[in-house]
Amino acid sequence: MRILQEQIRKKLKEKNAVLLAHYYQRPEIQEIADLVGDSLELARKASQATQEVIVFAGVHFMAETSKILNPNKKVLIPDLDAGCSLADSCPMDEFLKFKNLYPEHLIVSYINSSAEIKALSDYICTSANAVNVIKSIPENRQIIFLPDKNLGNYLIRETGRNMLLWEGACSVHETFSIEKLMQLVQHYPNAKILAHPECKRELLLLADFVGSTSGMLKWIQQDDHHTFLIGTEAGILHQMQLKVPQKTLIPIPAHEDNSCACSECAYMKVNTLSKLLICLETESPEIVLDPELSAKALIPIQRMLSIY
Ligand code: CIZ
Ligand code: SF4
Repeated sequence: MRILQEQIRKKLKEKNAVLLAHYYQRPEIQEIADLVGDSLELARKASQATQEVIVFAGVHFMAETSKILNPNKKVLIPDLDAGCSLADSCPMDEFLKFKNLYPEHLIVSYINSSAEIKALSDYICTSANAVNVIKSIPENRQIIFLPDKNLGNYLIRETGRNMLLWEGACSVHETFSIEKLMQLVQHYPNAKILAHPECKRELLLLADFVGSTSGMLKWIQQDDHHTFLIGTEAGILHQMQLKVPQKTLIPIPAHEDNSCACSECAYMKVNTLSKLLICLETESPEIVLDPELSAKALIPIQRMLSIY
């Protein structure tokens, strides 16, 4: 593993490339990245990248966002199969039919959406800035929020705005088991519960902290409890444990009918060190976008970046 990591670092230098990795990536990828972050942090970094090549260890919509933000760079992703169940839950043709029913509504899309959906949106948001993005929209404007209904409902509760929601969801965040969580709580009665707003309401109601991955990372450092039960993709535990090595962090398990009954995103985990090295050597797969579509999708992303 170490040899592969060294080969990748060497290739990154040779190719004048920057490696961006999401918190949900395998630990061995996070260890060699130039930046590990959430969608918002990675989007900002991608927009400022000065290297010729951006290698994005994350899922497709994230690499696509980097290309939109920095179209003159070559953007590579280790495996094109790194999709997203949430982005897939909002197909373009069905969304267009829905949108046409409400022509006066503003469209706020979660960053977990395709470039085509982004191009039709007025604002993009991530879980780290969604509340601020919604609050920045004048009260007299009606809003459609997509694609995540759980995050959408959370935002309605937090902002008091009455939004129309698309019925999408993330297959990882929706399947945490309340029953297994309760067993953990019995075992660790002093543990604090953290949950991502993509989780179902029943879990959010039990949580001591609801927020984005970057928000969770801050929270566990500031809170003086010792044990935390984590309701998001388990890859985040790597960065958490580096920040609080003395604390106990336990991922909340998924219920049995989830394919692996674990809290891992299969899409995030298709990226491996070997694929990363091959991708750098062959400079493929590359993210290629129609320039007109890319320019349209950039507008709502820039609007988000200017708000927060
Ligand atoms: O579930 C995801 O894909 C998340 C939470 C991404 C991110 O960094 O906001
Ligand atoms: Fe998509 Fe869910 Fe995986 Fe995030 S965790 S990339 S929302 S499938």
